[in-house]
Amino acid sequence: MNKTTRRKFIGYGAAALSMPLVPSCATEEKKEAVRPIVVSTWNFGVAANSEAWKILSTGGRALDAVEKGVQVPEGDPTESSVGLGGLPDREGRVTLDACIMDEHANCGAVACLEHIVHPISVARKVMEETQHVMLVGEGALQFALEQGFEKQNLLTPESEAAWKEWLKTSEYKPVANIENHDTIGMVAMDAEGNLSGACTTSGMAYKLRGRVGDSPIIGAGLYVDNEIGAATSTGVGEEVIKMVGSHLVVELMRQGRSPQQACKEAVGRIVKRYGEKSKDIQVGFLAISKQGEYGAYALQMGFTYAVKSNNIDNELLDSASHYDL
Ligand code: SD4
Repeated sequence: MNKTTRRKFIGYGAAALSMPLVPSCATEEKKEAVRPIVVSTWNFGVAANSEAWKILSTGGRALDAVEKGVQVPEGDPTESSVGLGGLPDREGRVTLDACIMDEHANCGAVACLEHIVHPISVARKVMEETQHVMLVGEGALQFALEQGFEKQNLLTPESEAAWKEWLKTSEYKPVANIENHDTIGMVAMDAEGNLSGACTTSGMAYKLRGRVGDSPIIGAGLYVDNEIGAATSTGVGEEVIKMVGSHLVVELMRQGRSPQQACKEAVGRIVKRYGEKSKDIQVGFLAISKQGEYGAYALQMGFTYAVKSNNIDNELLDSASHYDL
């Protein structure tokens, strides 16, 4: 697919989501923003960007903006792919993955964390309060509780009902964009020109107990290099881990690619590896450069991302994609 479409939002409610698409210019148009800028994955990126913008527009730090931004879908029980209300693993447990990275390459992550609504904030505590990068499972929960986070049940009646329905067939077969299982990845540049990113998810629905995807893995689900740019990913995490996807996107930008070219080239590696079989996989990348350019690319169509900057209203864009069906 070589068409990029643009959805412009005045408000961010359900009505806005049903607004007609406004076709934009050519695919490879230069997408440049005046900083500060924040971009994030999927439709819920619009509300997340709004929250991040409160910090960015008042001179705040990109790190604070991305943490607060991604907390929006984390805390929303109606989002079944992030935080509270996330679809569980096949044993009915909601297990969360998240990571955060700042302009100094400081980073923190949690994986397979249960019972905590805001794993991104636990990841930040790992970054700031420990000498480690990643805590997992019981250890991550223990750390979170010691840090004052509250334990709560994350399995909503809706997600429990969906899981019980799934148990009838117990078939693990994620369908691109239809499994309703999307991660929020957010990368931002603040008024000072510093970059940060955050990525948080409940992972693939009905995964094996203990499965961890790309989202909490620095270099896979998220990467920030304050000299070059920042990238994040969504989709089938196993494929992103195999290519260290977000790091690859940043390194391609270092070699001179625009954010969209870099994302496209990373997606191209999956196509090269799997050929026709890549039709069954969804992976999307989203990136910004130090110059304020932004761009995305996905294997399948249907990947959306939101952009807000000093010169761009909060917009939801359809990513360009390799396949157009
Ligand atoms: C994972 N990348 O756990 C996440 C899931 C996701 O769209 O982003 N789905 O593999």
